[in-house]
Amino acid sequence: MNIGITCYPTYGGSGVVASELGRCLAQRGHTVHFISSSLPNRLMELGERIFFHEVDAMDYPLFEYVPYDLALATKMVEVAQLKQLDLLHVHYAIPHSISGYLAREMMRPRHLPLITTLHGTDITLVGRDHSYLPITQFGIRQSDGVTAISRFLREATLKEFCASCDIRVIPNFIDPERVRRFFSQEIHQRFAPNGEKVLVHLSNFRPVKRVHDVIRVFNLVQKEIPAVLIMIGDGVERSNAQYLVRELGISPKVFFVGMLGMVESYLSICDLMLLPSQTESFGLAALEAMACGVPVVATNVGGLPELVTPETGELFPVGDCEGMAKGALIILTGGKLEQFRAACRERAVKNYSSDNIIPMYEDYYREVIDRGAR
Ligand code: GMT
Repeated sequence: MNIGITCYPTYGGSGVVASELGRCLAQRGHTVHFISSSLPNRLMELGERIFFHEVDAMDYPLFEYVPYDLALATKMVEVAQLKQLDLLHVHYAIPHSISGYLAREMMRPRHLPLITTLHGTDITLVGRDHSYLPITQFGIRQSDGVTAISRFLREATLKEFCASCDIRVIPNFIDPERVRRFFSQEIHQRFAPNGEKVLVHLSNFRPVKRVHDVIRVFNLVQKEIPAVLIMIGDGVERSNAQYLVRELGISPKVFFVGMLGMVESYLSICDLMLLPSQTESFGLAALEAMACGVPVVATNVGGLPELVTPETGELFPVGDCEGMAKGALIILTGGKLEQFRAACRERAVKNYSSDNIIPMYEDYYREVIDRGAR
């Protein structure tokens, strides 16, 4: 198949999933055309059968905001015609499903099937805002196929956006060959020279991730056992988090390493992931940690209960920092860390391997293409 993929190229789960999907599809013989404002972060290199088409959105003094959505729709049509795309697969409803819809309409009478994958905040946060709700609803209804990354997200979408919509659940995934534990003594030594337990948080540091809670939980943990915390990622909450770290006097134990292209080498030296999100439709960061044999302490929200089981970690109410700290200490010092590690890897590979999930996308693509125009 010739597949067009659009996603946010910045640091965020939807861009990671879209990039990995494109990479895996190309490995399986499909040709993938990324259409985006810049090369997605995690794509790094293009490789065989993967192409990138940059959206140029011209600015003009009259515009208060550059109409990127329109430039994107235009580029989608250009690529679809030039490369004979079989379908467009857009990630994150806002505004990509609308640009995809415009592209499809511009292509008529040829039908260019449009699939939208919902990732989370496009439904649970941004899409619910009255300024975007009707257009998000429209984008979902107009798509030829819609997928959601967890059962939770499917239910939330049916409840609040479109009760009669047909939404397929296709969960986040990892390539088990690439996302696996390869312990580097050198990296471990850099952060935990005295054998401290290594806790980790990985996110885009947006308010929804409750980065403050990560610091508070870690502060309680480090009072009980020798421990360090690695903070991977970047975003608006980073400076507030760094301020709190200084206030608590734990700066020497907390490392902000910024955005990383390859997270596996860091996750592989860690003992526990903290993910105290306000809402989390799936929790790709937790899955990546699990694939590297790292158990998870998180909040019992959204799709996290579908991913994190009692064998692979523990879930707590949002804001329950004491509970999360206690849970973390039990996992780290209860003598079962190796058991947790093995269960994490096993669950990640058995349930969320790209070998199982990519065919679900392929089947869905064929189904939507065969269905034709509605
Ligand atoms: O808002 C974000 O956290 C970013 C967002 C994205 O679309 O980049 O992440 C969402 O998509 C990920 C990949 O499908 C999911 O694993 C995350 O759980 C989800 N984030 C939230 O629901 C908060």
